[in-house]
Amino acid sequence: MRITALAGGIGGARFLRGLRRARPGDDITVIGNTGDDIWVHGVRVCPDLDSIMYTLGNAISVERDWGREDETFVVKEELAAYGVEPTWFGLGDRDLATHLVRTQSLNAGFSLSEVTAALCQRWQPGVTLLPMSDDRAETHVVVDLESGRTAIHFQEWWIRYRAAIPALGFPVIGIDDATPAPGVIEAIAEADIIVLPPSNPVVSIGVILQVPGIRAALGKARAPIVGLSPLIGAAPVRGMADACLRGIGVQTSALAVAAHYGSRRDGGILDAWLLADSDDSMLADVRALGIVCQSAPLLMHDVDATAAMAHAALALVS
Ligand code: FO1
Repeated sequence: MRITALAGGIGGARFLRGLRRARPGDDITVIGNTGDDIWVHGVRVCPDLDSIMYTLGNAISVERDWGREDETFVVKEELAAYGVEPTWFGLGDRDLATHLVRTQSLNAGFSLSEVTAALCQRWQPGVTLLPMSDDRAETHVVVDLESGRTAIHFQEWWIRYRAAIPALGFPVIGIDDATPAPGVIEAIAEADIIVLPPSNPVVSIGVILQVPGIRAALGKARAPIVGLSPLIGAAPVRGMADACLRGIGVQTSALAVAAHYGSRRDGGILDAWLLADSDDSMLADVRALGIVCQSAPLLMHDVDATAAMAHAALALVS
């Protein structure tokens, strides 16, 4: 079977580890979000691609869920000693090597796809990891600061402000001129099953869907599309999806996110939706949208639990 997943950072990466465990013989392609990407201290950082690569390569920091295990931050401290901004960005020493290799390769004219494939040679993630686009498209957040209304980079909103300032919008700068990376449309068109992991529906999956051509490809894909709710009850399992959903006027509930993605029948992208067993009061309402729906435990507390989630999701559309 060919499985294609659209994934963001932490939630997506964790789910993919379970999907890989659940379907070891299948060919899994991941379309990774690059809207989080940022130039910082002269290097190109791709947080979601790196979270997926490190998680599936067993190098992710278990404590932080981003960056490397056994990490140090000496370079970050030295940069701060020079008073160089941004001091809020957690640039790890081991992680810096990844960004240096990526930056050198990009400067040599290689595409982000080529660079990502080269980095994955070392980490052997067990999936094909494709950036959603090789073109620069960066998620920003419109906020009201003392200095007035402005758009700051998503990473600054997420890390420096902990998403605590109300988001008034998430413009993705450059997205209109971006094209899907090589292999992305094919991975959607040729998939036997398409999965939307419990990633952030606004700034992860929501950004991938804005790459011109991707949403249309999903709409006409022959494969069924199954999503997993990133929310349990009225709260995200992790991260700050609720702050993001508020920013686009979507309620923080598994039903609201399913409605936001929309059923394939109504021009949306979902055939099936897996929600948390504690939310099975929503089953009838999701089904009324024309979306097949079941509930299951959705806490990814270990790989076996995540593999069980993956099995439950795939069973909805097999
Ligand atoms: N998240 C934080 O909360 N604080 C950080 O300092 C931080 C640094 C960082 C560096 C590299 C990287 O790949 C990810 C990093 N993240 C950090 C996580 C990142 O901001 C988020 O995981 C994603 O962008 C949201 O999906």
